[in-house]
Amino acid sequence: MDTRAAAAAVDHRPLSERAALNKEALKQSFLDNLFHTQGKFPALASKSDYYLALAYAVRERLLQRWISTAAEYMQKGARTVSYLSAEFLMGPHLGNNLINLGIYDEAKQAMTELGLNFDELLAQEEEPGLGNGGLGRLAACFIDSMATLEIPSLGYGIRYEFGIFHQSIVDGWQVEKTDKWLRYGNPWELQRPEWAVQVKLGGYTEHRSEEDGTLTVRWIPSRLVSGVPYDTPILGYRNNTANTLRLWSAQAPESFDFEVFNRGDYYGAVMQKMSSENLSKVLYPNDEHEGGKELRLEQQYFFVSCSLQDMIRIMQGQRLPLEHFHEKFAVQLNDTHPAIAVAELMRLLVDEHKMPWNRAWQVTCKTFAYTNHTLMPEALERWPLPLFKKVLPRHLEIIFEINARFLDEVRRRYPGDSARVARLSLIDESGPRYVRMAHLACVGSHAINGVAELHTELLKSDVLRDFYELWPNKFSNKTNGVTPRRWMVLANPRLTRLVSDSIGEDWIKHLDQLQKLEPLAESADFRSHWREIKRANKRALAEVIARRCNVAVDPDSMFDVQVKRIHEYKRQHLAALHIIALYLQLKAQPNLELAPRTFIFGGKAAPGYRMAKLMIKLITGIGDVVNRDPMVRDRLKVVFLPNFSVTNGQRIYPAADLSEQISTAGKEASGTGNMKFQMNGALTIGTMDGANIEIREVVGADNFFLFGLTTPQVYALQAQGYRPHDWYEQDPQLREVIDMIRDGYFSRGDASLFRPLVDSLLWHDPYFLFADFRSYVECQQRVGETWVDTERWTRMSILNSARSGKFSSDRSIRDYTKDIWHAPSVPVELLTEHHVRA
Ligand code: NBX
Repeated sequence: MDTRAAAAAVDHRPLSERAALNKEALKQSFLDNLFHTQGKFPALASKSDYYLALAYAVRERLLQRWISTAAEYMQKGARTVSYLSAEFLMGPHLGNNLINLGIYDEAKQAMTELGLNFDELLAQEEEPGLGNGGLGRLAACFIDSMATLEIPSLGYGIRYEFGIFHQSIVDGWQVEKTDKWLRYGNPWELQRPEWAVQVKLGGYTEHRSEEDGTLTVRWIPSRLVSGVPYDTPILGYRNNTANTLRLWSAQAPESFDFEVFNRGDYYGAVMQKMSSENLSKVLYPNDEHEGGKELRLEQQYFFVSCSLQDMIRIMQGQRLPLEHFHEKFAVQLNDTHPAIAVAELMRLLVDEHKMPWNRAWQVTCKTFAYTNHTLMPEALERWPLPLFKKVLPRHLEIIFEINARFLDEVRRRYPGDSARVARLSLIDESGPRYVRMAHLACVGSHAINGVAELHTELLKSDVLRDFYELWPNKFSNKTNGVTPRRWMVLANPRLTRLVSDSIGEDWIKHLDQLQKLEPLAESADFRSHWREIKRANKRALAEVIARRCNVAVDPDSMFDVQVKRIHEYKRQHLAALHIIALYLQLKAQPNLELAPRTFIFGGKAAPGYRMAKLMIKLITGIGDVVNRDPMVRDRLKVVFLPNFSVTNGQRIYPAADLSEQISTAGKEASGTGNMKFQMNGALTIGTMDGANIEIREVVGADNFFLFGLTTPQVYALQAQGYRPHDWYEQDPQLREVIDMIRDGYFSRGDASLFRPLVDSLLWHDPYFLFADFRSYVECQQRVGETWVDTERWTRMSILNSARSGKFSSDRSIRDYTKDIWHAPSVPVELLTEHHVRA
């Protein structure tokens, strides 16, 4: 680009004119921002400068919508959904915002005409990886759908300075690096220091009887932290709505009179201030439980307290009395991470705003609803009582009070049933005492939901059975969904074009419309287009694999993909056993007819989860052997694609032929990757677990590869005494596979490396791999036979996509709105700058 020409083009019209949604206006603001925001000219500008200039150009267009939305909500006094989540796994914003504004193609054209590579520019954005996996990504899909459905909403969470670690693979092992996502600045957020709030921590309480006979409690904290909100606009799809994601950052409080707390110890006081900023420093990388980490509890309380104080500020700004809190806000708890909100709202209402306990309790219960995301008993959050008391002394008293009143009710309902009282208590007293966060969430919420039909049934019959017996009407199912805007329109532009050319564009907002594709599955011409698109997506992924893994994979081979967090219950090692079985078959019969397959794995292991890290090493070890073996003649390839993320997911889902959803039945709450694969035309091989069951229900049994034990069968096998070693002895193929791992075939002769994994399987196998092995291998055989019938496979692929309408997060959000939130849509009228100033 020529600097002089660019400089001459700077424009001085008001923002409202400059923010028009067309190519020329976009070019103009891009150049303005390159000069005036980045302070660069083309000869000096880096790719990052160009990315930021475009991001700011887009932001100008967002702000107009954002202001209009805020004005509309304020004027209407709209009921608002507050989605409280410790994680929001947003993925890159630029492409998504362009899609939602409806100017993706215009932006691409504008950049191209300026001589820039648009895709390279998009790739500059460091994604905000503020989540571990499904739970955090669900929160991101949900706020997208709420904006698209024009539901007033606020996402509340933590602005972690370091998100989920960056994973690389070194010598086959996972290596973690910190994720410095804010390094080059974040153009999508606005700091709002004027709305900062103070959060207390630690210390003790004082109880006083006032002269008028009332009892007041004062909490004297040992520390204060200031919470500063950073707001990111969340656009709806081609409407005028821009809702807000408000993430809290911890800062040392300016006004903290530390003299009182640290007499004369200036250095100590400053150190304490600095340490308070640690609160929002880093996301805990564990996607199951985080055993008793004080800082984790502090993080949870920090963002919850900030968010509730913020809601109270909003109410006061609109002169609404706090008795109406539950009418203004519907607060959804994304798992138990924000469950302390129940006690915190009570504290704010009773201690700080002098509301009588009973009134406050009614308001609290009508405010909250709780979503559970796990069936793993060890993943249910509980905090050791001494630690809880140290961090939140006042909240412990409040929880005791809630518990006393609750257990009175239980005793009245079930006289003499002390075992039930102990099971329901908010305090686990079976050994060392713990606060049970799921119990707090259940007691303090008017609605409790699971995230897939099976999951909700298992909550009712098992995990939360006593609560279900007490309050059956609180329970309902809300099957998860994913946003088609990111996971189809943005991630799969080729498919989007074909679909829109065939059935129009309505499907993007009404995913059920994909049904209209069904008859096209019978058109040979359409099927051929469908295959070309998959083929192009696979070629693009093959290039990424070549670059990142240094392995050449054939885009005409079947792409068999398992991407998700690495976990024993998700059973990536079951897939590994199958690959070894295939490999052995090829070695035994070198001329075997076997359709070429590329096995693609991706996912992060919690840094402290040794078995999960060993599973990665096993997969990479198998790749090292198989990919190099000339006897395999390229019929099998195994790759582990490092650093699975939203960005990488966008390249992977559209390129998959087969989606691996192979968790032990009864363990995966829902899964959401399964839905992204289905939408993009992959067929599923899966167990009767989580949302797999509902996917199979909509696509039909003929279009789904089912294998494995059902949940009742797993329970029965467990009860009768499961002996995996017997299964090993009775299946020669399984024996051969396991022996090979044990003897060091995939660890360069080191027979000790995989010992912990092999022994765990042989003697415990808590996730029933051996019991499901035969069924899985036979099912994979059927997959292989189906694959070679190309036309049949394509038909099945089209039908999978055509029947994925149920799994739009728009449907999930409609369900929540109808049954739980009761928050009507509020369409937004766009204000011009002139209106805003007036
Ligand atoms: O939530 C996941 C479930 O495993 C999936 O089955 C489900 O589809 C998804 C959305 O409902 N759970 C999950 O991702 N959990 C976490 O990431 C997690 C993070 C931190 C933590 C506990 C769990 N302390």
